[in-house]
Amino acid sequence: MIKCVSCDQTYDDNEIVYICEKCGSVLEVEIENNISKDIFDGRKLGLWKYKEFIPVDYSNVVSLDEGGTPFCRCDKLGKELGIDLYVKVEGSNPTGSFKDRGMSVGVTKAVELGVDTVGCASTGNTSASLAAYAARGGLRSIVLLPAGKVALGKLAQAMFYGSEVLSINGNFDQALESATRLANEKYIYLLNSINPFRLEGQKSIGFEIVDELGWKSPDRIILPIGNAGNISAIWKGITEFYNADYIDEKPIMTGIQAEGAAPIVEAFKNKSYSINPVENPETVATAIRIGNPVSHIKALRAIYDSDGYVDSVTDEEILDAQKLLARVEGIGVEPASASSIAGLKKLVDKGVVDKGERVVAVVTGHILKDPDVAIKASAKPIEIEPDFNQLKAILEKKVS
Ligand code: AN7
Repeated sequence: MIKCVSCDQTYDDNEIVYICEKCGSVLEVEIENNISKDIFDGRKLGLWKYKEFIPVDYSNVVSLDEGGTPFCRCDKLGKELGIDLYVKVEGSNPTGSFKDRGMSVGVTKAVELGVDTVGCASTGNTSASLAAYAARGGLRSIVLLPAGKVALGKLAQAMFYGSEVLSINGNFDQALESATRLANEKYIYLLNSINPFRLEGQKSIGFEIVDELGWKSPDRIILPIGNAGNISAIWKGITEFYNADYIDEKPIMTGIQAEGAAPIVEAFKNKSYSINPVENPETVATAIRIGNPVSHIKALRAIYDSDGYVDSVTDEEILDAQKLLARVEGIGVEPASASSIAGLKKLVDKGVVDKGERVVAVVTGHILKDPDVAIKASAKPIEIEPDFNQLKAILEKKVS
């Protein structure tokens, strides 16, 4: 059953509906389950390990074996911050971001509904993922991208997997408005995170985290917020496992926005559920260059219900954290993902994160998504002739 988060209006799972027809709020899929968690024993880690909690027909699944991503304990960085740190590396998904979890469920649902064309607006990763899963599911796909603001790796993916790519002279929020109109007029089945089935896939990040910790909740989960779908999804997953008695506690949900695109931070300061959209969002982290996050109500609910926190970080803090994670722990992420780590540092300094906390930082996309930023932030390669003496001279200079 699909349910409105604000007025409790319900819809059948097979109705194509994105916002509540009664009150205009966002929707979510309600899951009821009282199976024992023993059913998961011996199954491989990944989204479909938890198929009893995923409300689509598994016999028609469109999957690229998403999820089951690395869960890296980071002792060096953890020690520096005075916490027990784990990093959930979502860049290791099939197209290099967490969106694959949502897209596997979303495209499976699209096939189930019998639609022939799927589409989305995207800052990049959603389009890359949609393109791949639409190909896998045999559907036509249309993606709307903000012109000049999509990182190169993501653009290459969307084009190469065979989506019809439309470059809009505007920002993401404007592209999403157009995509939503196309969906309302039935040109496309919309697979942005306003589609509640997307979040049903992404909630598996929460499932995996507590499963990997031996059916225990961490003290805190921290992650970037853009359109605000993922924090809502992870909280939904955690809450479902809590309600099923698989875990005894829930984590403090902590979201991080980029300073130039931080309407949820402002709402949080006002203890409000409503946001003032940012007209011209700007940040080096193009993935979260979003001024009017559609799932803000769900995200703020996750934050308030978990005694959580939201803060913003500057572009400089993001780029520093991206480098830190790569150079101290060997984990390469795109700028948006590094905002988790930048935010964590900031909140440790502020005393919001306590010493000794067990924290899971979700890093959402792979470093190769945005090669331009990585190259710009690095020293240039040293050019030399294929001459061994020259080579030795350079190494001796470096080493001494
Ligand atoms: C790497 O691809 O919105 O808060 O269109 O690509 O769930 O939106 C991407 C978002 C974080 C924010 N990290 O997640 C898109 C898009 C990365 C991302 C986010 C995105 P949400």
